[in-house]
Amino acid sequence: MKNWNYNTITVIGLGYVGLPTAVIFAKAGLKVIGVDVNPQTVQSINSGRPPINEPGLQKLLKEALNTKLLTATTDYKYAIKNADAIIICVPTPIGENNVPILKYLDLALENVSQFLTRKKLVIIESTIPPGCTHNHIVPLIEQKTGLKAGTDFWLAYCPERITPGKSLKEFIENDRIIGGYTHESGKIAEQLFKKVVKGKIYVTDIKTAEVAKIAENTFRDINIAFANELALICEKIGVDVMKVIQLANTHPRVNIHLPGTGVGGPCIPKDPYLLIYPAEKLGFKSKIIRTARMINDTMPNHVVNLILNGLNSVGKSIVNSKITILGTAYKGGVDDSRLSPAKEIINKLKALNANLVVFDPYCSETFGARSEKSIEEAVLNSDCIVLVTDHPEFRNLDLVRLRKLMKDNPIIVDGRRIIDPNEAKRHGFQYLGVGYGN
Ligand code: SAJ
Repeated sequence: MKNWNYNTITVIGLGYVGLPTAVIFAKAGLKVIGVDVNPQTVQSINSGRPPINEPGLQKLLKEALNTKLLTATTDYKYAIKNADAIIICVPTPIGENNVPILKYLDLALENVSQFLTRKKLVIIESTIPPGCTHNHIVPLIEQKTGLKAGTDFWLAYCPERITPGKSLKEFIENDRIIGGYTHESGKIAEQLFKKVVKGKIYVTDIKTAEVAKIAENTFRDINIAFANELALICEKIGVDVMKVIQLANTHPRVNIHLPGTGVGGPCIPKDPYLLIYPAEKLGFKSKIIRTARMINDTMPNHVVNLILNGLNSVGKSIVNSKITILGTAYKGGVDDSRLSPAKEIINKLKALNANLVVFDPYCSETFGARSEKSIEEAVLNSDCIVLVTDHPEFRNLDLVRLRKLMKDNPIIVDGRRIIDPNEAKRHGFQYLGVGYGN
């Protein structure tokens, strides 16, 4: 097979996956045209201000702009006509009753098809349901262009495997799966990604790649659900789930994830539904995957119950108490609040007429609650601190100082199990935690 010569690649969708993709290929010396439908995003990127917070991203973006290897545009015609390869990284969320929403993907495909010509490589990096390439993407492109996938243009699925907060490092270092619509398509896509990926690249067929990607995230969701159910069992029988997990994971083939306040983010809560959707349309009924989603979705309510139990244990009522919520981001170290468990926790507490205040050093989202600029102001005269997000800053709170700021009989509800229970009790706190059976 000939060596495919890439000069210019176009990346469509400059968000949490697309922008790291664009700057990493620019760093490798390729000319990159970034396309986004949002003019503010384009303008911000061209001014060297990444619209997302990701360690190292601003530096790489500035380098790419200084070398003139990266430009952002809303002009699809320019972007597709000048590209040897096109990488689509648009969101694929789920909607009502967890049905996949492909409208952003369709918009990108329609725009690409308008200008696609022969001998280009089209790559989908967005997470898609099994069968989507054959049943949806290929018919759409072939119908609009008259071109034949795999013959007139190459088509591959290269799902991302990056976690926000470590996206740039992981994009380069992690192993990667590539699914080729044809064997040749897969090998050509492999040539492109070999320019930037140091990890091993596994080339397979596209349907296998579609399932493998969402199997990864669905596994994580089920594993987390097991950790959460194990936590509820430990609370009932008076054992600390964190000690159980730590010990169980010393087994060479056991890797139990961590319990928490629930599962948020743009991927893990929705990818399980992408996985089961096509099969359930054919009569299959998921058990473990749906049950795991249900377990994880009950955790925010469990945290609210822990808060009520804590207040009750010191004779306080929710309506006359100040509750400090630490963290609104969906996970530690990120400013992203998409599908964050904090939203349901805050809504439930607001419905109970609690006096709420939130503090999150990364994330500006407050879900309608009052916020404070510092943890001290957020904790002042508070009855109960709730650890909702496992930000690094919350792992070594100054409990002596916080105790002095709070009202008598202060409570800590540790939704992420990042505070030492004995340390908290030693400093005069009532300590409750997910999976902490005392
Ligand atoms: N969580 C737990 N317990 C755990 C691990 C996570 O409760 O042991 C919670 C987190 O707090 C969070 C949610 O689950 O609310 C998901 O967090 P995550 O770290 O498992 O995964 P994400 O959402 O960061 O997934 C990202 C996705 N990539 C992007 O958003 C660009 C996903 O497609 C990747 O596969 C995943 O990282 C990854 O780890 O590879």
